Amino acid sequence: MTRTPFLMATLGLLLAGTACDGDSGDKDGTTTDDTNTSTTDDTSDTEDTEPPIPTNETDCNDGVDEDEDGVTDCEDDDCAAEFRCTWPTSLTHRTQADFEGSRISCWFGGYDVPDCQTILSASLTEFEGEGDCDACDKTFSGPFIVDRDECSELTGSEEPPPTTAWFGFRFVSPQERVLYARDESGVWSEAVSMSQDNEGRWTWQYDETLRDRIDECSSDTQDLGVLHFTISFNDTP
Ligand SMILES: [Ca+2]
Ligand SMILES: [Ca+2]
Repeated sequence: MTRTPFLMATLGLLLAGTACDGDSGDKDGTTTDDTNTSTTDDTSDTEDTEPPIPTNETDCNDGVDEDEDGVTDCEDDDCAAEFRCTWPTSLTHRTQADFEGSRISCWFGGYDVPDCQTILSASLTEFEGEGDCDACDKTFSGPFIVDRDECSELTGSEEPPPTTAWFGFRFVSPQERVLYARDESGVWSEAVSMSQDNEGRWTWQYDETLRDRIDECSSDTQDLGVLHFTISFNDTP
């Protein structure tokens, strides 16, 4: 009869490198012969001196530990203010569908379509590899957990709820993320722009009116009711 659409989405990773800027020192061979001021060691012949080691991470997206403090890029506290370093590495997700049934009119009178609720949740971790979202900064996936599924029973849907959640995000700014959805055949599309609510959740809501033909009532399709979807994400600390 009717189908309960479930958004499947992901997140990939690819924002172009936003580098902390830094000067990496210059190497110049000087002709002056003067003292070696190194306090740590003294080498015998250092005509070509190595550039000095920077005092902090100078590029937060190059896989190099510039300041050699043992932590690289976003792992280094020097990069804490870098936008890309605030992107989550894992998320929790919840899809809630609240169906409000309508009154169906039939030749014999009519009846109320019952309300129902379906809730899916998922713990999502970052995914990189075949099938991730090319247009996204990050792709996330994880198994869907069906917390409640009244609606597929009500609607007689022959489609089981999806077993794997896929979501993609493009991180536009600290205040905006674009959600990408993946369909059953693995094709990604931009879904919606999300913003954060007062509780820190990234949320998107939309309504969808379900229509179908009730054989015993009429040959025309009828309004069965409205599905209110709430799709939300929380960054995992
Ligand atoms: Ca680096
Ligand atoms: Ca470092």
